[in-house]
Amino acid sequence: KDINTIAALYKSSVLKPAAKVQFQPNPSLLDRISLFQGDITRVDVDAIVNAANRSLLGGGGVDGAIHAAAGHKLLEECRGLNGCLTGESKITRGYKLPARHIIHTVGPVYTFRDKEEKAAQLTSCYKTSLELAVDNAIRHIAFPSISTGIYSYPIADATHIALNTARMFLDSEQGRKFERVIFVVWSNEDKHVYEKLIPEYFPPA
Ligand code: AR6
Repeated sequence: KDINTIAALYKSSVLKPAAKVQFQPNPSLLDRISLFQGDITRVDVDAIVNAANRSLLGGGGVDGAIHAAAGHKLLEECRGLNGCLTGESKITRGYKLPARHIIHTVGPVYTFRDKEEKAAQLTSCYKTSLELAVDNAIRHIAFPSISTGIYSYPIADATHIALNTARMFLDSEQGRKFERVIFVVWSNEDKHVYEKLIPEYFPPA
């Protein structure tokens, strides 16, 4: 799926975030999402997600931290992947990380122009990461706040997309086997945004 396909899917509303859906309380889902503030490279889960760039050859931000912590063998494996399109995801081993796998996803660089396309691409990052996780028998996954650092996506908009996509996935047939989605935030400000929005998508009973 290239960017145009993702944009087309968005227009046909396959990927469109269901903005004003009122999600029903589902107590069992509350045990399957969590918020953690800290360094994602220290999180011991089946897979952590990397906010990568299209080269998949490392960079700054969380990408730099993951490559530094995983060691040079990660870069060797990434060299064989031939990059990744925006909105897509690819998997590697975790090497020196506590996490067994790393799912590298490429978020959009935010611009006010093409807002809808950016939203579709960010939705696709979460969706393809979760699908790839299921394909690899991964049962828990930790996400950083994709695109909201160097790529400048506004944190509240990005968090709506992250939570909406996770809720839809956990409600779906393939998501049923999934144990836990962990959202990892770095700053206090981002933590407050997640704390405010989580009850909209995962309402308490
Ligand atoms: N653990 C958890 N979250 C972190 C960590 C960490 N160790 N370090 C940073 N964050 P960013 P992007 C947060 O910029 O916007 C790279 O150069 C950070 O505070 O890492 O998708 C890539 O190679 C922010 O909330 O990713 C790309 O070129 C979030 O992670 C580009 O940056 C994402 O910020 C991708 O930019």
